Amino acid sequence: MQWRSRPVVPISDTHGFTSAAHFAKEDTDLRFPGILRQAHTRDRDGMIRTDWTREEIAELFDLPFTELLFRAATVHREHHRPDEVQLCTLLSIKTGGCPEDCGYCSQSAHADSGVEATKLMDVRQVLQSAAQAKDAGSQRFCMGAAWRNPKDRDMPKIVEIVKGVRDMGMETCMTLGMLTPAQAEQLAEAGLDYYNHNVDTGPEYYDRVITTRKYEDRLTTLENVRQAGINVCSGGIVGMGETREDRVGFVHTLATLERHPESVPVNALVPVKGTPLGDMLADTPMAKIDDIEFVRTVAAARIAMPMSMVRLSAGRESMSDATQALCFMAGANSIFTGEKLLTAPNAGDDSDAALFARLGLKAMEGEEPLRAASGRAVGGCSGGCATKEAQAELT
Ligand code: SAM
Ligand code: DTB
Ligand code: SF4
Repeated sequence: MQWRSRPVVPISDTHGFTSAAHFAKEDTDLRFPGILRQAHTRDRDGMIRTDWTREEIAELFDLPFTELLFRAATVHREHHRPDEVQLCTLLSIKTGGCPEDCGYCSQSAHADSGVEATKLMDVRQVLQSAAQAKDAGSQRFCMGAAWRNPKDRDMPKIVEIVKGVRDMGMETCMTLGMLTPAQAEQLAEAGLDYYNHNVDTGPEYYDRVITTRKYEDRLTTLENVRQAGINVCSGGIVGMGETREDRVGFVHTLATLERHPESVPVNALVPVKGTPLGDMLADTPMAKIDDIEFVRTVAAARIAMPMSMVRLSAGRESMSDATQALCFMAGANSIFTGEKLLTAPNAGDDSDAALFARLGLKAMEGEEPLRAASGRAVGGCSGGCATKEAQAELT
């Protein structure tokens, strides 16, 4: 076949990187009819779309892998520096003994994982850990508690922790379970930057994983967090025995929220012995998620939520460098660093430093696109939220 030989002149995008989005569109359409159409990530007014249909998300998943990766990488560099990855550190501030029955979780009281229940940590201890994370180059400090929901009597200590970590100049993220509107308000007043609350999977698969709460309960808390003006972090887990259709549903739920979450963690199930899902995986190794399918999920999330930070979260420890590289190529731009997640081992600082050197990646220092638009920088305005106008200004 004869290639058309018109020269394609790349234009630099705002970050100074060559963006394939600027290549002559008709060239690519003519060469690969039906395949190389641009990903339609904006609506008629040029705003980031939140009206994705499930069919459209399914079509993304169904694309030839290299095509999906190309589109995701193109969308990625329109909004983010492709050579920068955000570093976050996790700390479990209250471990184990959780009344919920999440089938993946080592901290559920229903599991037989050997994780011991602890009380909420002292404020001073938490601040010491945050200081260490900051010294290690971490930008954000994420704190998790094995609660169904925080009790009102816990809130003063939580507020003190948020204020303390924020005063150290780090971004704060908490994940404490379900929140009432009043609790979300308290956290917002304390200056909490992010609240993590995962939808975990698609709506149809949810009750196969968790029976002690409903999908709608998760969405209600996300709404309470949004209303309070806190940035939303919400994602899920891939590799729990769900189908492709469930993964489509998972991405669809997040991509059709009235505003996309500012952060979208994509976890690969860490199989823990003594949990229903960990044991299932031990019995049926075939159920383990295929690496390429994991990367497809990352890519679909990146395309459907172009401005969000997509975090390659749990499960990196057992992923090859090549799979992680594909995830970064597909638009993942945030990771958890350090030796430990909440209870499970993590890749560790040394291996991450080696990975970054190998891939030519560097730690992100600037602001995230959606967050910059919201004006909720550390020490900045605490009442703003990303308006359509602010989003438009950025893009
Ligand atoms: N209890 C709170 C809640 O569930 O919202 C916060 C802590 S919970 C451990 C935070 C998230 O970690 C879960 O929503 C889940 O997505 C993820 N997670 C927990 N165990 C995991 C595992 N074994 N593998 C991958 N992700 C896991
Ligand atoms: C998220 O999506 N992943 C993190 C964070 N949010 C809180 C938690 C991963 C937990 C992995 C299993 C463990 O450490 O017990
Ligand atoms: Fe509890 Fe959260 Fe674990 Fe579920 S994921 S059992 S709510 S700690």
